[in-house]
Amino acid sequence: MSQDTFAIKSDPALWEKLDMDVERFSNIPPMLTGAYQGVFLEQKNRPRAMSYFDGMIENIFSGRIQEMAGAKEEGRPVVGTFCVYVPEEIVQAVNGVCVGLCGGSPGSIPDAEKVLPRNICPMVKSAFGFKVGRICPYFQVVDFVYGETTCDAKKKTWELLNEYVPTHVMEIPQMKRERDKRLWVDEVKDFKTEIEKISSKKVTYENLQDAIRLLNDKRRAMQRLNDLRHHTPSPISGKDMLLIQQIAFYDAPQRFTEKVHALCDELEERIAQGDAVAPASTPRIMVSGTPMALPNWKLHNIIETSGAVVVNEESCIGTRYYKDTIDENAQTVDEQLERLTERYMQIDCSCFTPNEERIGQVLKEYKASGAQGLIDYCLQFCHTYNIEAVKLRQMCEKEGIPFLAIESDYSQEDIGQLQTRVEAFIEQIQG
Ligand code: BJ8
Repeated sequence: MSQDTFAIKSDPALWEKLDMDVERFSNIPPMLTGAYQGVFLEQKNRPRAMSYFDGMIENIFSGRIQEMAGAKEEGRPVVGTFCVYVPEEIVQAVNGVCVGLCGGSPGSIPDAEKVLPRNICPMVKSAFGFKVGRICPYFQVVDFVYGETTCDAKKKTWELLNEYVPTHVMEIPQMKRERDKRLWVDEVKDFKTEIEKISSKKVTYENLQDAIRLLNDKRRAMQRLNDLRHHTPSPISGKDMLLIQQIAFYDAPQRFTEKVHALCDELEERIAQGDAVAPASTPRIMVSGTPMALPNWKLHNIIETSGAVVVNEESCIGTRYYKDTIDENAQTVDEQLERLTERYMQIDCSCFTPNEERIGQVLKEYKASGAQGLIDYCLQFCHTYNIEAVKLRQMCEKEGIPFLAIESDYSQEDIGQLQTRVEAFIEQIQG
């Protein structure tokens, strides 16, 4: 897609219907258009199949919202979530729509800070501010949201969010012992009951099996794509990969899967022809840590405009979302829920203690990606990821892996300082 023709579309009539602050929101599409052009469309030699994902961004505030509003009119539930622990297969089983609502923009933070304390995670503030300011069509289109008890910032914010939109909360255990797993199975069962009640539809063996297959297929497509991007030289940029992983949280699963496979087919051709986005000598960096919600492209943009390429994201907007699939061989609904729970318990969020498996997983992904250095990204005030970075550093020291820990928020203020640190890190890798 060319820089001149790309434009994020507006739909004020639809926004009005969704009770948005239309006047204020009207400034967002042109602003985001400019940012997107600068970050994505200036890249050289992007895969042709990226045009679909560019189109998803053009339609982010119009076409995709119309689809969700259409689903609602058909009586299908539209559910907002904030965490990859909320099992979307169950929403899908009743033909509902699941959308990730984590906030990645600084624009809504002043709205949040009218209510919330300032010194909490920017992702929580950004999401909350979108609802308070009525400046996110996704927040406006959902019937209800499902929060969870992962970190303190989130679980306390849900109590306040409930004053603006019906907010259900799922208890996530903090450990992974047998008794914690039993609690989690019960929570998943309660979630199913709640979704059935809200949608007036039953979760059956058949519709749950279809949903599990559909989302397993989506996760397998993402695994295929991530394996291909690990090739040296990289056939796709880290920024484009991050974008696709962000779009995974609001696109329709089947269509998304097809488009990811189409991109993979093209990447296979590029690899065969030696066609890459950067020479093989380009320093390769893996990023781990907290999720980067749309439109948080800050760190990837800094890394890739400093002459390196990002080759893996160990993150919930990254491999943590798709590295595991659900066993499809269950014979009853109860067994399906058990298998589903087992899959979800493999997510290694730092909210769990102990969480040794994450350290091993980061090392595994590091080796598979052909990275030459690890940057751990932590959103400000995220204590669990921040503290877990100590263990990552220890592991990197032991393995001889260059390591850099970064703590940041959504402001532009630290960009110069981050740029300097990232450039020094790249020099270190180059020796
Ligand atoms: S499974 S990473 S999506 S909780 S960055 S809001 S933890 S203070 S996002 Fe997450 Fe689920 Fe874990 Fe993944 Fe709190 Fe930390 Fe902010 Fe966070």
